[in-house]
Amino acid sequence: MNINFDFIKNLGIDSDLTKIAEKIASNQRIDEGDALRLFQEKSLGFVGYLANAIREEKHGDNTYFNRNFHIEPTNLCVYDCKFCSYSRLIKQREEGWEYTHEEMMDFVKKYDGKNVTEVHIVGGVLPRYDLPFYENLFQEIKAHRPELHIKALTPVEFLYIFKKAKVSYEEGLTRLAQAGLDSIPGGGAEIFDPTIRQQIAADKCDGTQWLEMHRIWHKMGRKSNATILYGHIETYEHRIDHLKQLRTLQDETGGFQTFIPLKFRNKDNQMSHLAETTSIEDMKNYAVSRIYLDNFDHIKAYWPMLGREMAQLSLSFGVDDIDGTIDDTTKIYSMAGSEEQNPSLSTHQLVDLIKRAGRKPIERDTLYSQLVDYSYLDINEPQEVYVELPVLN
Ligand code: V47
Ligand code: SF4
Repeated sequence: MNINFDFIKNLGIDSDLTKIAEKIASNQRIDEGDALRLFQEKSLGFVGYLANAIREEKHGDNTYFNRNFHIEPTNLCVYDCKFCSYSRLIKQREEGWEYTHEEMMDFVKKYDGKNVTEVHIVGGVLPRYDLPFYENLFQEIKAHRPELHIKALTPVEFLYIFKKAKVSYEEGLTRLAQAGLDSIPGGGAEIFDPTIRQQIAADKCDGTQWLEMHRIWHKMGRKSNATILYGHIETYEHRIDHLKQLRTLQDETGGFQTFIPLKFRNKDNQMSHLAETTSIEDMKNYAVSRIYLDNFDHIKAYWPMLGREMAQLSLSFGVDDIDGTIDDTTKIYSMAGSEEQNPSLSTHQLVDLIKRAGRKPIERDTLYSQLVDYSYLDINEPQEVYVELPVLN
């Protein structure tokens, strides 16, 4: 790893921080004590420098995005997560939606002829959306558009629908894979620590069940993502415990593709009294995640949640992926008070955003095959639609 120790010396940092930098320079893993020291460090520049060195070693300037759209079957939920604007208590005073199978297929068909590569399906949990419902939905999506990657559901839904169908985790996941489920998004992880989880998401799957579901999925040869919900009532120690459990599972299976830190947003939920984290804290959280999770290839900033400018900044703090050209079909973040009330960016706008941050825009598919390198395109020449370019490899 290319670390400039003269630069670090000039920052006037302590010897324990220099030791962490030495570990990184010699490709050694940092431990939980090191992660805590980095979280406590006031010099954002130092932590960011280390994270950026790792990001550039792994990916150079490459910054990945994909073309996807979201379907949120419902914004009603039997669970009562305190941070969620979908939870049943909040929804008693809100308009709810419950899409039918046909309505969801109409969403899919809306993208016929458009170059999207992924549909991301996740929302609230309700009895009508059970295992046969999702098997039928995935089968019909694949019958209509076989090449569209289905990234859907989380251990929260799995636990509920497998219990209802009286099937084991293995059987349920195998049935969904046979129906067309390609990969699992990172949601539902929140914070694994049982004490904190009990206070913010008491009644849904616990951390052990979340990890077990991903373990089984990985052992089936499949890929998934992981998230953390941070910036509420947890401490640095809880964040580090969460990262440790992910790093340990990743050592065992290698099935995680990307880690997505999700900043708690405080609008219209039962934790609205909590202040949100500062952008400094957000950047530090990306950086420490990048440094600690040495066995994760990618760190993603979810731009609809973070806002465009902060997503750009995160590219210098360890992030190499900014999700996709999402349509305005995701509501969970705008309802929770994210920067982006109507999160939608065209491919041109995403390329522009990445290039203006001095990085190289690469369109990928869900499994990170590189599809198109847009670095040569002139961002001062607006183009409505980008032509399809040859697949890189
Ligand atoms: O698990 C809910 C979070 C997650 C709030 O894998 C909130 O590519 C902040 O996991 N403030 C679901 N966060 C979304 C998710 C995701 C998103 C984008 C990409 C991928 C991927 C996965 O949303 C939930 C929860 O942690 N969430 N409410 C809130 N008020
Ligand atoms: Fe339901 Fe998920 Fe919201 Fe919890 S976070 S209330 S499980 S939609």
